[in-house]
Amino acid sequence: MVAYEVTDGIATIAIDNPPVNTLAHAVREGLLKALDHAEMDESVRAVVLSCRGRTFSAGAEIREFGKPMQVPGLHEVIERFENCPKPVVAGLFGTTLGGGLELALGCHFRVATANARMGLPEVKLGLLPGAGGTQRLPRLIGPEKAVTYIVSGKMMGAREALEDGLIDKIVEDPAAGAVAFAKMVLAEGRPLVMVRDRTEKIEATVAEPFAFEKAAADATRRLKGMDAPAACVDAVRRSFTQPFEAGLAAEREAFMTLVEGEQSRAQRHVFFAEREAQKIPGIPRDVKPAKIASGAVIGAGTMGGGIAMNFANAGIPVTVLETDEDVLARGLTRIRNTYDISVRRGALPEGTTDKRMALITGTTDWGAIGEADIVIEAVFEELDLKKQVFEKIDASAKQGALLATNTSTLDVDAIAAATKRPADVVGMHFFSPANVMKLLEIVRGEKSSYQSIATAIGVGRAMAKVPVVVGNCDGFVGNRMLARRTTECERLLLEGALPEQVDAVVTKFGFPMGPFAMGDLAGLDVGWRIRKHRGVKAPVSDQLCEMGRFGQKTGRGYYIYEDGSRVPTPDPEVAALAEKTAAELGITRREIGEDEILERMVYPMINEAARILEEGIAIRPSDVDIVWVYGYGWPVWRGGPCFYADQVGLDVIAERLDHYAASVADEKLSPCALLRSLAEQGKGFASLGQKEQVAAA
Ligand code: 3H9
Repeated sequence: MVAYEVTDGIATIAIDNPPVNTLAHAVREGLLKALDHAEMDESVRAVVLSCRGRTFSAGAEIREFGKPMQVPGLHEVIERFENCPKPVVAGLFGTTLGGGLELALGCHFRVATANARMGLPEVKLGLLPGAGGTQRLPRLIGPEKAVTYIVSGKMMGAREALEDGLIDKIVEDPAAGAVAFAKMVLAEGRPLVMVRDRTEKIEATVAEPFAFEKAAADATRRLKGMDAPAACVDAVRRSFTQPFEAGLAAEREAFMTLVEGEQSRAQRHVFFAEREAQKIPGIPRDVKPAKIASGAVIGAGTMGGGIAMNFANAGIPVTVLETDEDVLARGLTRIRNTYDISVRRGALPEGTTDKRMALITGTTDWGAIGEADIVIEAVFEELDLKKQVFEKIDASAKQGALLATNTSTLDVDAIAAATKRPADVVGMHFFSPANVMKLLEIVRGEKSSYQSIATAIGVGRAMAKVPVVVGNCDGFVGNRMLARRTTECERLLLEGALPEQVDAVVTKFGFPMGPFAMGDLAGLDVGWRIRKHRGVKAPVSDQLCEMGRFGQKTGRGYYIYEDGSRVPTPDPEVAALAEKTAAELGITRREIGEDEILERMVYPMINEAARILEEGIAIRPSDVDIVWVYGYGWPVWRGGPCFYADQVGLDVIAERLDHYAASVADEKLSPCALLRSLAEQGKGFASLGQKEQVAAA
């Protein structure tokens, strides 16, 4: 896994561990062996560290975490490179991440290609950099910048890295560039630079620590509930308050604590689950995503506009079709305004709006979508309308184009049947706001071809979404589970809990918003309309809607929003309405404790997840986790509903569900057959294999 060769007095040590050159045990051994050779061979005057394949090392081998550490550890390897008496130059390219960057920081010099990116993303795995990154990076780029990068896990581009002193030079070819740099170092007799000895940026922070504390506070502000960000800050602070060795020891200890903790286990689960979700059992190897040179979106509403932005953000030209010129113009203006706001906030560089808008063309002419490789329908959520639209798409789109509906609840097969090419039709359920939310449910219809599924995944990835393939059923995976929670919300209101109590429990669990505040944000009329259509009642919520209380947009919903404020204020009128309605229905209200609220918010959803798995609507439990983490704000450090359920124990959950099914007399709350059988066997969701998906339940 490590190649070694000497040319012209320069030893090149190249890691060769595809696909991303992780620093697995065998690699660490190989690196030390190669370095031994380089040090002992008198003809070798300098060493170059490089990688083969598509990228410099992406860091530690995550699969080794949670297992006994095999020596040599990465620390030891880095220390040996740092103490090598001959100059060591690292040649970076692709994405140099985590332990990979820490290894490079142990070298005396670093060169990188212009499009190389580097970062310490350990925080995203619930960790902190554990091989010296929290001590060496601040010494090069300053503690303020280092804390921002380490807490966010974001990558830095080569140009910024050069300006900040993280790298020494930008080169064309990483290995050849590093060799040339090594020769230059030898020719000039440059002294070897040990990053650990660099002091100038540390001293500046010691003199003026305020900027560091501000950067740390800014970086951690929105990360409540997670242990890793605070540990990152604490470790980086030690870089300028303690000697190098003490900082290193503290970092190591913090890493060991986090890596064994529940949060990091959950986040590692999510890392692999996200990648697993892209693998569809049964898909023939030769089926590859079709190339998408241009797209079309039908409908310029909020959803259609967001989807069009996804195309433009991915650099794919897109045509947006509306039947009415005015609606089209309004839609395009909304897109432009959204870009402008991002530019004003500094989230996008100046000039982005015009560049992205140049990729978006509005039209009212169906003929204009004839060349698109993919057409995504995003019209009003009504089956007959969608069927009519698909007849038109069928008549206008070229043969071979992927045809997708953005429905969130409707039957994809019924929509596909409106065309003469149902194999080319899939659901692509984007989440609102479509240009922001990462989840993309790809709904597989009964007749959807493997090619259509593969292309839909490919488009989703190009848009930087996290695609999850799901079966066709009412609500698919996410909304179907959500419906269970919504039912409990209404019940809790009647039984004695108030919106603010329920929301407090749910946000304490780690969701960014509680269900009632969420409902107010989305608009209560949406659910009301669906309930009326289906003949379902929610006594309190229905009355609120009858009073015109649709949530934030009307200033009142489950809460009050004074003067256009977005902050929910509890409303005694809602409490009174719940009491009155409960009395009319003969429900005795009582104090409901936090534990019960949490169980009733989460366990019925877990039960629904089990049904979804039973029916083959989701391929595997971890896909359900990804849907909830990326689509509904499930806290990533709790790993998703199925991962969480396994931590609690399915036997415990089944017992509580039996209890609630009896107490509210709702059979639907009883554990489904799969959940009960796993619980009886003392097993968890993790014991389930993946399923060939059953397209229609
Ligand atoms: C660390 O370094 C700790 C140290 O501070 C201290 C140690 C003491 N390990 O994402 P892709 C797999 S923590 C194991 O599809 P891309 C991945 O599962 C680490 N496996 O490709 C997938 O496998 P499969 C800090 C890894 O081009 C395959 O490689 N580093 C690892 O879209 C391809 O991955 C990170 O957190 C790994 N480290 O993106 C970096 N990395 O084909 C995490 C990847 O079987 N990695 N795999 O599904 C990434 O962010 C992306 O993978 C990367 C490539 C940007 C590198």
